[in-house]
Amino acid sequence: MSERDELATRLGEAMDNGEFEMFFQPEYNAVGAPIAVESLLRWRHPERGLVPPVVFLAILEDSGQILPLGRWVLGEACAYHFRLVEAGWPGVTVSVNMSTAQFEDPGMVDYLRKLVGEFKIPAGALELELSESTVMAEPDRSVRIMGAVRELGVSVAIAEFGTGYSSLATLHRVPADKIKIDRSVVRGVHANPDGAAICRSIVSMAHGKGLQVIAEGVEMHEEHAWLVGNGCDGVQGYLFARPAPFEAMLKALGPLPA
Ligand code: G
Ligand code: MN
Repeated sequence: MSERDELATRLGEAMDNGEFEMFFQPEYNAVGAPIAVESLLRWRHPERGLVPPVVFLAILEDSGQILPLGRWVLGEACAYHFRLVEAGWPGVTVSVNMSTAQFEDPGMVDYLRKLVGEFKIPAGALELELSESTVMAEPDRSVRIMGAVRELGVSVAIAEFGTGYSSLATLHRVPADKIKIDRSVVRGVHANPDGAAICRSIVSMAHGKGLQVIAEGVEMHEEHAWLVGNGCDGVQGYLFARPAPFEAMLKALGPLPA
């Protein structure tokens, strides 16, 4: 068997064995208060240890296993919303990364509706994170699905923004709540006129539409200062917190608000 076939077989068992778990990375507003935690899938392989999604996501997508796993992830996000409320952070949104296959799954919105009802998820407590390329793959369909998702009170963020070639005209009619600027644009933005111009135009376009702007992958104080100074509403990145298990992530949220 090839390495890939072997992984595909193991991934099937991994779900049944409960080897998947969620890590979390916070997003903070311009004054440093946490506003959201992005949930990130990790596979804890008994021998290999933690396996990052880049290694297994493509395999799961090819085999269709991404759909059941994606549903499990959505359920986990709902459960973790309650753990955040218990921990004293009811206003912190839990965001979930959604792959293209999952987003296009005709049963996805119904499944989400069921979860939102069962878990009584308040409006704005849950957020789907779609990549720019997922949204732009079939814009008409995306507009429809995103509208249905938002009707459930679930927010929508467009992530990895600024890398693909989105038509600005299409973006204009896509219903979303938040834009996350890709870390390739954010890297060195304070010292890079091209990146700075891209960031400024994303901020101006997003704010014109009433969307929040979050910068992903912030690693340097200089980047942070530039981003906040140029209108970004929030930041995320290793400078503030790395992805971590729930309990460790709670510490990175800081003291509870008074
Ligand atoms: O594509 P998406 O943004 O969902 O990817 C999230 C991944 O990005 C996480 O698994 C995390 O390891 C990585 N990441 C998060 N913050 C940073 C950062 O500041 N720098 C870099 N290089 N990677 C980051
Ligand atoms: Mn993401």
